[in-house]
Amino acid sequence: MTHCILIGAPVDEGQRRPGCLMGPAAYRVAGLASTLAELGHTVEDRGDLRPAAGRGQTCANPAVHHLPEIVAWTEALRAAGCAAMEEGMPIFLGGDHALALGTLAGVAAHARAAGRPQFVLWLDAHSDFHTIETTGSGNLHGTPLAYASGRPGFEPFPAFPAPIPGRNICMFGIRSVDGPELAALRETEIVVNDMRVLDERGIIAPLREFLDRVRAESGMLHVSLDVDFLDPSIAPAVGTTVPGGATFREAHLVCELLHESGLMTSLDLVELNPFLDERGRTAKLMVDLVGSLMGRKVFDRPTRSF
Ligand code: Z70
Ligand code: MN
Ligand code: MN
Ligand code: MN
Repeated sequence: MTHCILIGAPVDEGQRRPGCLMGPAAYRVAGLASTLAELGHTVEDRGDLRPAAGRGQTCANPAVHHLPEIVAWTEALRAAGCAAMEEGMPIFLGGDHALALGTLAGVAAHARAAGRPQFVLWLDAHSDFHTIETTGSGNLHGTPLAYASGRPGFEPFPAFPAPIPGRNICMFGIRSVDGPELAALRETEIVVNDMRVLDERGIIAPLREFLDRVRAESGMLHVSLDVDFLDPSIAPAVGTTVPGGATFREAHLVCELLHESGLMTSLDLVELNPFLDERGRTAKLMVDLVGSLMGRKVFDRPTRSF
């Protein structure tokens, strides 16, 4: 039984397609709290976070937009995330992926205080490894993993607490990487399980390799689930659809294996844009996946040592 702490983060400024701000409401309407409660967990919904007003920060890249607003979100989410880690498992309801600048900072600050290493599983079509200087779109939802890795070029943001080593970060489902991201990724030890890897090896072996290391090092594990990890045919409610995503069965398998590992300590649900959904199907699918992540199964089997 887990104490689940729902934290709404209606961030909409990290990209240019309005609608992600409706994400937290859509998860609530789709029954997230009752899904968790039916699995035996306690649920505390802390409502939606409201950041302070932006303070006018600027940067040299003219493409970047809404920098002060995203810095304010980062500060608010870092504080809320770090505090929630003391009391249970935070589930951050996005909001676009820029919210992970703050959630990663919050969980990393908590892990540092707890004396445990932080690990990150990034379930996404994109690597989100731009700095403020390299992003061509100027959309800050493409930057959180660069910030969490301690890359230079985030001066307007608070310094990242205990930058996360590349070998502690695993990307899963990647199929869209920009040139500057690729060049920077090659200099890191980040494990990039792109779709080529998953087609060849399947889900289980690459996930086990990563989870075995989390367990061996008694790590904290933050899971960041971007709707575009999923194939657009099953998850249309996202601004940046990329063909060739995870299937319904692959996505549930990832979630079931994560549950069996018992290692996940915090979770982001990001990039849901309910304005683009079809009768709530993407919101419902995301809630179903959280059900698998938190222990729903068709049939009981002895827990494997996975
Ligand atoms: C691209 C950029 C991105 C998510 C799109 C896309 C980034 N690399 N991230 N959707 N979740 O604009 O920087
Ligand atoms: Mn993303
Ligand atoms: Mn994003
Ligand atoms: Mn993405």
